Amino acid sequence: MFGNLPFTASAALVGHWTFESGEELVDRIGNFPDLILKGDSLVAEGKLDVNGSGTSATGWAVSDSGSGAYTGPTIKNKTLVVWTVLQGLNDVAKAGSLLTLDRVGSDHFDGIIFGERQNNRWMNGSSGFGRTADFAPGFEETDIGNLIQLAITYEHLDGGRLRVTGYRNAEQMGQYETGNPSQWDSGDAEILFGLRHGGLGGGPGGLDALIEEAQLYREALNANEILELYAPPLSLSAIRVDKKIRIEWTDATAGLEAAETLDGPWSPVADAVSPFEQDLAAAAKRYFRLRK
Ligand SMILES: [Ca+2]
Ligand SMILES: [Ca+2]
Repeated sequence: MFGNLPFTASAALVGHWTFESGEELVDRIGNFPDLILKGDSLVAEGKLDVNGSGTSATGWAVSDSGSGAYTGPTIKNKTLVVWTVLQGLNDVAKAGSLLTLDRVGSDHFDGIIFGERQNNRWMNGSSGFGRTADFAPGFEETDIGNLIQLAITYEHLDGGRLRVTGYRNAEQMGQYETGNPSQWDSGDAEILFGLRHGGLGGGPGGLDALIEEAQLYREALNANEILELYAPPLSLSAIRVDKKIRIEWTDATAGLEAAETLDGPWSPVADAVSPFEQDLAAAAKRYFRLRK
């Protein structure tokens, strides 16, 4: 459902899970081994359903470090992005993770953690809280059942500092600088959904959520790039084909409009669907735009 990566940062995408039919447990980039479903977790209708009770997970997923290793490049700067529907607040499950990057050989992680230090709020969880501070103002969830996007970016700075920025629905929740910048190397990185950290044998934290999609970048995306992931911009292309102009666009919910001058008046082009073609002879000069 979020298939279109709109910008050049897609080259920095090192892990991508959609949970869609045919790729339910697969990292589309091919860097991580397939996920293993643990406990009562399951994949249905393109979503990973994780469950928990209190601070324990009852259903979670982990990349299978028993069958393979992370084969991508070293991850220093990074961004974690998840689209999710919360199914329970802190009174159901807490201190678990939407997406955690951990080492295989040791407990060494960053993750998008829910309700561990502050009720119903998001934080960057990290080993020993070494890269953790509470986001200010942060965001307190009060509702369940809505599709939301969470993202945390990690940017290495001079002097051994790390800048951590959190976003919910592309709005900044907070930003801070901390010490203890870290990295995850080829052969020693794994992914967890539901658990705060751990491995094949389990770990702490629980979360009750449907995870629609998750992405891991080896760049600290900026606010505009996070916004483009949250609300992809409209794109339109126009090329000449023989004596026609062909206009193509990707968002089927957007409507094509035309005008004789840039100032309008603009009117919808009836029944126009992409790709749309028009004879060049039909208008000496005509302008087109997409609107939604
Ligand atoms: Ca659930
Ligand atoms: Ca999905």
